Parts: sequence; C-alpha cells; structure tokens
Amino acid sequence: MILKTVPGVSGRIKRLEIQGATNIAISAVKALSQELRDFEGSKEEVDHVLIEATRMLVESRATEPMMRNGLKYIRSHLTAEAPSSRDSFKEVVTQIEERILEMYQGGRQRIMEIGAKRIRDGDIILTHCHSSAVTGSLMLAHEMGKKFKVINTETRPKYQGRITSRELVEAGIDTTIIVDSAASHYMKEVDFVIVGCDALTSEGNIINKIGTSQVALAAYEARIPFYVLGTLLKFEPITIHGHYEAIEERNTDEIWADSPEGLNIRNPAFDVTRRDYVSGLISEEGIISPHSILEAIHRHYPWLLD
Ligand code: RUB
Repeated sequence: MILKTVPGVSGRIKRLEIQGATNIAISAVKALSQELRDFEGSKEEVDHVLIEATRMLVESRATEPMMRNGLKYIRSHLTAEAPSSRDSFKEVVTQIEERILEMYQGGRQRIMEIGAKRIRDGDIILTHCHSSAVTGSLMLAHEMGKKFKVINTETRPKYQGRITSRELVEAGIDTTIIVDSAASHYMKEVDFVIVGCDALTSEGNIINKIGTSQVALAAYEARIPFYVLGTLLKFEPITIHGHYEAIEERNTDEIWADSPEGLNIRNPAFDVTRRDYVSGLISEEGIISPHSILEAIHRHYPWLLD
C-alpha cells in the first residue's frame, strides 16, 4: 500500500515545517482526507489506508491531541455514515473534513476575538513560543486600534519566538524579543501573560512549549495574570482515565549538535503548567477557570469523551 499525501505532510510536521497545534491538526486532517479521496483500491483496503495514514500522522508529534481528536472524528464518522459507493465515499470524506475544519478554524477565530477584547490601551503583554491563536488575537486587537506592546521570548532551542516577532512586527505591533531566561526579569513591567497550548488535561492542567511553566511561575510570583488561549478541541480524553499526556522528546542536536562526547542532553518539547498558575483559559465558551474544563467539554464536544 503506497500512501501519496500523508508521508510528506507527516515529515513536514515532524521537522517543524508545520508547527503549532492548530496548524498541525488542520494539515493532518486535510492530508488524511486527501489520501482517502485519492485511494482507488477496495473497501477493505481503504480501512488499511485509514489506519496506516492515521498512525503515521499521530507518530509525527507525540503531544498533539487536537490532531488526534480530528483524525478520530474522521474515522468514527466514516464508520457511522458508511457510504456505499465510491462517489458517495469521496463526498462523505469531504463533508466530514469540512465539519472538522470549521470546528478548528471557527474555534480559533472565536478564542482570538475573546483574547483581543482582554487587551487594553497601554498594556504590555508577554508571550512565549509561537501560537497562531495568540498572534492572531494580538493582530486583531491591533486592527481594533488598541495601542499595546508585546514582549516575546525567543523560545530555545527552535526559536519559534522569532516567528512570533516577525509576524507582529510586520503587522505594525511594538514588539521586543528577549532570551527565555529574561522572562522573570521583565515580569514586573508586564500587565498579563498570554500563551497558546497543545494539550488540556481533565484536571485543568495545560501543556505548552517547554519553558511555559517557568513563565507561569514567574507571573504567579509577580501577581501577574497568566492566560491560556486554546480551543477545547485540545482536550486529551485519556487523561480522564488516569493516563498522562506524553511529552515529546526531540533530537538533542537541536540543543548542541557537536557537544562533547559523554555529555547527556535532554530535549523535551513541552511542559505541564499546573492549573493553579492559570488565571483563565480563553476557550470557545469564553474565559473559564481551568477547573471547569471537563464540564465545558461535556457541553461543547461530548464526542471527545466517547
Ligand atoms: C508550538 C506551541 C504553541 C501551541 C499552540 O510548539 O507550543 O504554543 O502549539 O499553537 P511547536 P496554536 O512549535 O513545537 O509546534 O495556538 O497555533 O494552536
């Protein structure tokens, strides 16, 4: 069985050419849908394509429930809607794809709008890494005519902070980049912190780019509000049953390629910020306490709990 679309897209996700939970999830759903539409084999073989293509995408990044939830949605709805002919199969795949993309993009748009309203004239806002929801929200506030400044960390080892800086500067927003370890130093100048997230757990903890929990601790110590901007589709259902969300460990060359022999290097891509340090989760339901994530999931996306 030869897959046409998915190997290329999963490779790009793995190499961070496609980055950020929402962009990864959108690309994965589009790739799987395309793969299914293009497949010309028998009905039995389609199931293999579905399983193999899903496995490949899921393995490209370990800490991406938003992608996994979307791929699961495709599989369960294809099974439930059971299209009989080839043409209706393609049609159903497209309809399912459109429904998920609408949830992903509509959810991101909604949280961006709520985030933009939080921003007041004169604010200094600190962010970490590159989140499409956070930069989108800042750009929206800028378009609304709000005058504010942004401080963003460079985000070692892959410097996603530079993507954030570039986008904001190009949008005309007053932006300052700092090294990650300067976040605490500047915290006293900041009005609030806002970051994106990759995963939400049933206890209300949030998982985002490595270093986020240190920024949250610095904000907590300085009594600065710390907001997380994330759609509820980032919820990881297995955390209800006691499992931990896996934390991706990346190639150590990202940290030091020609390091001395015998040196141990660890390179986790994400860390867990406990709910106690999160002032509010900016979600489709509005700004909610991280304690109420599970109830919000029940209301908005009950299928995530199936
Ligand atoms: C990106 C990152 C982002 C979240 C949210 O990490 O941690 O904050 O994914 O992004 P990486 P978005 O660069 O390793 O993918 O708001 O776009 O979903």
